[in-house]
Amino acid sequence: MRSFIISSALVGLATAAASPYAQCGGTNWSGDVVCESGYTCTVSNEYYSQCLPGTAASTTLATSTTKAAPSSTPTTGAAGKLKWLGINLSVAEFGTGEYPGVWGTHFYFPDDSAISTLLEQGYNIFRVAFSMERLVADKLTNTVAADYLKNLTATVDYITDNGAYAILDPEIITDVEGFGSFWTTVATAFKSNEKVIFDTNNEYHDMDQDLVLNLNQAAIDAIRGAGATSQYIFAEGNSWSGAHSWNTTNGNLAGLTDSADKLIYEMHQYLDSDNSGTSDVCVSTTIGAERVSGATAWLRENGKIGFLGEFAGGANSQCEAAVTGLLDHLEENSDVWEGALWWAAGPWWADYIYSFEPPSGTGYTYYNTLLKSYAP
Ligand SMILES: *[C@@H]1O[C@H](CO)[C@@H](O)[C@H](O)[C@H]1NC(C)=O
Ligand SMILES: *[C@@H]1O[C@H](CO)[C@@H](O)[C@H](O)[C@H]1NC(C)=O
Ligand SMILES: *[C@@H]1O[C@H](CO)[C@@H](O)[C@H](O)[C@H]1NC(C)=O
Ligand SMILES: CC(=O)N[C@H]1CO[C@H](CO)[C@@H](O)[C@@H]1O
Repeated sequence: MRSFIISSALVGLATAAASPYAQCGGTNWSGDVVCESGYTCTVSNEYYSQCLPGTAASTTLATSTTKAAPSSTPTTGAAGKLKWLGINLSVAEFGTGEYPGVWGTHFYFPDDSAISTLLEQGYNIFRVAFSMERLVADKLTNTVAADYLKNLTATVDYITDNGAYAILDPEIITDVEGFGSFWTTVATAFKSNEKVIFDTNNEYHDMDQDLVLNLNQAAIDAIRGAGATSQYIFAEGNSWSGAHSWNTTNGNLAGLTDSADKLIYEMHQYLDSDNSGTSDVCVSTTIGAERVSGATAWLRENGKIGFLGEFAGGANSQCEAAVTGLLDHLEENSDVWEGALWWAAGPWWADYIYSFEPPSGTGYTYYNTLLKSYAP
């Protein structure tokens, strides 16, 4: 699929768009998959997609909604498009330490028009970081702060009303009982939106490994107990959920159980020397695939599904090759990897090395063409 997109781009960008009302997708379709401006490729059924008026990004989503995580254990890789490709949206959790903080000064919310641009590019999943200290002030067992929830819900609804998935991602929490209570509150607020995904906890680190297991299990049980049974749950691991160290750190998390059987393991991976995502220099052109290959094997051996919740690279050719290798690896192993999210977009990232905020973010201008070729 990717080579098709690249070769059609070489033939001539101007002609690579399907006409109004023409077919633009479906099983075995090998023609244009992008519609002329003003038209959106809309799925009618598995066999037929058509260019219909409008710019809503419903392009690729209809076939995604009903597919549950496979529970079988394939022994070899399966190549195919990822189910999800998208962007982290980060700004509602800004202003660490300023709680609740002032809207517009310490924190803000993702910009609908930027999300709209990203939807039009074909991205179908967004991770919306938020601050638990703002959602439930002072104590995890408190009720929700209505204003913050309202603004967060508006962002989530904007994403899901346009057919994409929204991942809710709080910052790190360590109290198992309070954590369950907190997730009961959040899941209750969003349980009727099946395109919301609950990401239990951003980047556990330096914690007891049993505590990481217990926190994740408490979150899963609380979410299902609140009646949110149709949604996916993403569980992260210790050591900043790093894919490169998952096989030596997070083995016990294979023991997590989910009554709804919609649990996905979320890992993060950067390509700089210390895996931190703080440099625009990538270690080599092949580091992307190398750093996640152990995690791929772990997922397959354990019959689990993975999702790369954060990745990025600098705007240079070495990183571009490494990012390409990473995404190719995920597609080659799409039986165990269901998607990936670039880190990060948001209106306050300014000239940040990885900023995916359209129209001028460094990452967006350098990587959008490459990244969207991996969108479903
Ligand atoms: C798609 O192509 C495969 C392989 O040629 C074929 O077996 C299958 O029937 C085709 N499906 C449709 C819906 O045309
Ligand atoms: C929510 O957003 C509105 C603007 O739409 C803003 O005035 C208000 O301060 C925000 N409140 C919080 C808690 O985010
Ligand atoms: C663990 O994963 C890393 C990174 O992908 C890999 O280099 C290493 O060989 C793996 N180790 C084992 C024991 O599988
Ligand atoms: C590289 C990077 O910026 N990682 C960030 C990932 O997400 C959380 C916020 O949700 C930050 O704390 C990390 O620094």
